[in-house]
Amino acid sequence: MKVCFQIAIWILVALGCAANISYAQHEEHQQHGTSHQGMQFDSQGMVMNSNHDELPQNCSEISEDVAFTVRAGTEYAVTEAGRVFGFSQYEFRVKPCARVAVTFVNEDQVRHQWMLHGLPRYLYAQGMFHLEANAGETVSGTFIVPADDATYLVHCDITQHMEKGMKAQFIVGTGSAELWSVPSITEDFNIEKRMPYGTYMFVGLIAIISAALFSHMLVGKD
Ligand SMILES: [Cu+2]
Repeated sequence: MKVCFQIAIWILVALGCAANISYAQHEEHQQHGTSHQGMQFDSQGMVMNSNHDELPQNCSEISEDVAFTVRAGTEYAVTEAGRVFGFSQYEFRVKPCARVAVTFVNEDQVRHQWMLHGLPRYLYAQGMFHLEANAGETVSGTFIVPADDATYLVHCDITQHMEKGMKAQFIVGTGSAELWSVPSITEDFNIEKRMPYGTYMFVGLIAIISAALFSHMLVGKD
């Protein structure tokens, strides 16, 4: 009986450790809500929060004008398990306070999006700049990035399209982080890069020793 109780405590501790290791990356992936502010619809698709003139609060002027043409479709999927869709470009780099013009060309027979998250909400509703192109259509829009060094998530938010390959990172200045699982750019789940080597082994050892002491205290004595 005593042994059973000890085993149960050990299993609980192990489960607790496993739960701590799981990571949530999408702090920048905000709820999309229902606001229609700054949206333009037409037969090509949709442009949300295009901004050509209004400077972010920490910019005194536009540092550079950059133009990207991004193509989307199955044609651009990287050759690895699970990838079906793709973008022609998975990483974008601009200077702080750059004005960015994006032309989004959808070569597929289904709708796709080029959705960037994490912009200041006083300027971009829900912190997003969002292009959506219907099958075979092209849409374009412009936005101005703040002065901060930052890495923004870009993806297609249609169900399963990001998981199937439509994920990119948009880096302003030196960036603030590296996103995981950006096709052809970053590792699938690179949490070990965020901590010094051996961190998990150390934490695991401490947990095992604590569990042993705890269970001994509880049921180890006659
Ligand atoms: Cu898509």
